[in-house]
Amino acid sequence: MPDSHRFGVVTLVGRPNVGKSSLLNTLMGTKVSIVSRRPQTTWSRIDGIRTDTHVQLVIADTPGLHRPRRKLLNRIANQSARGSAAGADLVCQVIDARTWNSRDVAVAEHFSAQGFQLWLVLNKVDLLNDLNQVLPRIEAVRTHQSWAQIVPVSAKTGYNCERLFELLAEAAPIGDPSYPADEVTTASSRFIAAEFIREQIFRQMGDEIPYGSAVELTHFEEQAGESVRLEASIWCETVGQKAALIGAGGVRLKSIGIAARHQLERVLGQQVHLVTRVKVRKGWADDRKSVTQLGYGN
Ligand SMILES: Nc1nc2c(ncn2[C@@H]2O[C@H](COP(=O)(O)OP(=O)(O)O)[C@@H](O)[C@H]2O)c(=O)[nH]1
Ligand SMILES: [Mg+2]
Repeated sequence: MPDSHRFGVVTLVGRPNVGKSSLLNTLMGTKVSIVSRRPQTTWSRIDGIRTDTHVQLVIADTPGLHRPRRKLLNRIANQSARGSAAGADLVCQVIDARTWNSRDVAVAEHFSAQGFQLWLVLNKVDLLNDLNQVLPRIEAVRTHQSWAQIVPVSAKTGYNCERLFELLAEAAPIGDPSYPADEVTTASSRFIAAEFIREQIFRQMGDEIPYGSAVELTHFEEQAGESVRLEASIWCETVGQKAALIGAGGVRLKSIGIAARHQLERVLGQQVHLVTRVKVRKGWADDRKSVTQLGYGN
């Protein structure tokens, strides 16, 4: 390794829906974290690893703080969000460039009180009327904290994301890489597979279903000839939810399976055979054993 090689751990924090998971995927150049227009899609920390010639960065995506009144699962997500920066060299707080509200304040205060070097990333600048509005937006949030760095980006269009990566790379401590160069995430393929199915439930189902359902990967088998066979159970809380997830003639479940399979094939670089079934597991989100079995919490 050259003397000047850098290795750093960066944590993305911020309230739900500001685009943390999208930003991680854009910085990685590949999808590792799931995204939907609904808040509280991300339930646990997921790390992306990007290796360039002189730098390796581990970038952690975290759940935004979930609303506290909800279930054990939400409390676990909150623990994960609050404690997520442990071991980070720096913390990037992601906000929607158009707003700064009390929930952003709470995030900034939580992480600055822990003594982290805090960067501010103004995401979604594509939603400003034009880029001339970026500077006034930066001026408006500059004094809210002593930010070590303020960077405007769009995770959606990719605007300035490479610049953000360069700045993060320059700020990373000198150090050898910790992971093989071809590793893109610390998460297991099993976990990613379950998450990709869950993403489709978040995207394709009406309001009640996503938060009541979870995905358990029951079988994961690499087969000779470069394909993977997966079996997954989608858990839900009621018989009514089960019927909705399956859909008339099974169309909904089929559509969820097809979309998830396409995403997975891209990430795993292999053909995927996916079998899904739906099970009613009432109260799973409040049951520690179930939540742990799904891979959330410890
Ligand atoms: N227009 C626009 N939408 C974005 C951008 N980044 C994320 N989004 C959208 O914002 C929503 C929430 O994104 P997500 O990454 O799941 O946010 P998270 O909850 O902070 O992880 C999704 O619908 C994304 O497609 C962006 O830069 N521009
Ligand atoms: Mg997310």
